[in-house]
Amino acid sequence: MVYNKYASPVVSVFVVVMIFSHAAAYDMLDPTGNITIKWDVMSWTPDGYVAVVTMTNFQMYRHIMSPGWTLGWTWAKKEVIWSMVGAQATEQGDCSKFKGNIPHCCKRNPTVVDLLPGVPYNQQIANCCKGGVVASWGQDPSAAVSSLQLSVGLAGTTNKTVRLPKNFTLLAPGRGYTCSQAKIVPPTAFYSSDGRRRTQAMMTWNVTCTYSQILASRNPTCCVSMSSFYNSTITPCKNCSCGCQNRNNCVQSGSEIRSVVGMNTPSNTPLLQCTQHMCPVRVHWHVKLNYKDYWRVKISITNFNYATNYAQWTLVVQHPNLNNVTEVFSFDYKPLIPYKSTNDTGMFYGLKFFNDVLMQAGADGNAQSELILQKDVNTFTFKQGWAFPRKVYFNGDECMMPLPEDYPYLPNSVHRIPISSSALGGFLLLLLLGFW
Ligand SMILES: *[C@@H]1O[C@H](CO)[C@@H](O)[C@H](O)[C@H]1NC(C)=O
Ligand SMILES: *[C@@H]1O[C@H](CO)[C@@H](O)[C@H](O)[C@H]1NC(C)=O
Ligand SMILES: *[C@@H]1O[C@H](CO)[C@@H](O)[C@H](O)[C@H]1NC(C)=O
Ligand SMILES: *[C@@H]1O[C@H](CO)[C@@H](O)[C@H](O)[C@H]1NC(C)=O
Ligand SMILES: *[C@@H]1O[C@H](CO)[C@@H](O)[C@H](O)[C@H]1NC(C)=O
Ligand SMILES: *[C@@H]1O[C@H](CO)[C@@H](O)[C@H](O)[C@H]1NC(C)=O
Ligand SMILES: *[C@@H]1O[C@H](CO)[C@@H](O)[C@H](O)[C@H]1NC(C)=O
Ligand SMILES: CC(=O)N[C@H]1CO[C@H](CO)[C@@H](O)[C@@H]1O
Repeated sequence: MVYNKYASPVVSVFVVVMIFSHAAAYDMLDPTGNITIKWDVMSWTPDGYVAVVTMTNFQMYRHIMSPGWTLGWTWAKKEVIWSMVGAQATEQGDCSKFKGNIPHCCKRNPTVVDLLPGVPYNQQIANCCKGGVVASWGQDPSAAVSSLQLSVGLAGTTNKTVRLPKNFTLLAPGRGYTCSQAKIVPPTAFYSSDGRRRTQAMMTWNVTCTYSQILASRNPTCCVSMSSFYNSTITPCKNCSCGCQNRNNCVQSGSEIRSVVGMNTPSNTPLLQCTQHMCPVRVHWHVKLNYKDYWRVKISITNFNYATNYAQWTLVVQHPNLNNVTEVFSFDYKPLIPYKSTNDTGMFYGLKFFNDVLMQAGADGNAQSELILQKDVNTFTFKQGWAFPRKVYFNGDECMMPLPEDYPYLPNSVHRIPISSSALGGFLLLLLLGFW
């Protein structure tokens, strides 16, 4: 017995090491999540081709927020971009050898960004011009697509002579993606709006980009705090959950900053309210009520960033009782089922035109929901921190949790030390089961 008690944590530590070593390419809660970039060569031209490039965000809960994506690649030979619709190259490069008709971009490694909404119609194509903002697949598949069209010159003019671009890069605010090599796939079929006429791309190649935690910022960007009806302790976010390097530039709450910063300008540099945790976002989980067959949780998300409105935000929660969500108020909810055997993870997101934008820090900088869960008599308990989430992600980034021994705990329950170590052990066991 004594031996078992110690053997399990050793195995668990090993598992955790395994998980972190896989972290770069693998998201346990969204194992197939990726962004696919598809090039459809629509027609050949005298010196190249016209292609429609479509970026589809298949990630369940990770969107691309303002100021949007940046796509780059390296041409295989001396290709140029004659023109582009629905996007633009950030630099033209050296086009000095062209006279008269000057290409849009002559760089060997072009960098392309989306156009803003409201550009003239002749510069638009379907799914373009959203300022590079792309929704997550789980939230809105119809808005999870971004397209552009480009006319390429000095390129091959048949499917035998064309060369695929190399070294694709995809950047999104605050994060990096790692992209595969382009791979020739069966040409895309297109259907007319009445579905009767079928046309086909001349040639299609795909590139798959996966979220890379290593490229993304090293510090967490959100933290979790907790409270319960059965204990008056409020467990705050851990100090410096998101790193404290911004502490000298933070803004005291209530100070008059409206005159200092341009409001509503999305920015990569957060302007944070001074807090102990120094996170731009805090998620609070309150165990609110206990009914006979049900229990009730209140979730509050608070924005401490004066520089950003989080549009199309997502919140992912892992908790064993999410398989029996009965009702969710004020948020949309969708279960995520990465593994057939478990149904303990779900995503929450705002209701359109109501709270789908988490406003900048201040009086309106929060969004709240309550949920009712049905108890499973075999597993339900308020002991050992069971009522609190195992993992929380905001906008696809994992939030820093309090230490298990700091969770509000049920008065007069078992002794303190076993509580925390078994809660931690159970958490690790959960990881173990989830991973294999
Ligand atoms: C990308 O995501 C789609 C949709 O989830 C999936 O079908 C496809 O297999 C994924 N591709 C890769 C290379 O993971
Ligand atoms: C190239 O085009 C020809 C004729 O359209 C077609 O038969 C062939 O399968 C294509 N090859 C590739 C690799 O797409
Ligand atoms: C692509 O990237 C690899 C590794 O960074 C580099 O070795 C290679 O030269 C690059 N290819 C082109 C065409 O830039
Ligand atoms: C290429 O990407 C598209 C999404 O744009 C996807 O539907 C298709 O299945 C992909 N093809 C392959 C072979 O992965
Ligand atoms: C967190 O910071 C507060 C205020 O500076 C301090 O009172 C508290 O002891 C700190 N907690 C920890 C665990 O360091
Ligand atoms: C997962 O749980 C949700 C409720 O949260 C339920 O609607 C759904 O049917 C469950 N799916 C499976 C496969 O058990
Ligand atoms: C409430 O939880 C805190 C933190 O875990 C604990 O220190 C405290 O003893 C609990 N209160 C009661 C009345 O048990
Ligand atoms: C009490 C209750 O409704 N339990 C159900 C929770 O959900 C699982 C499936 O996800 C059911 O098998 C349980 O009966």
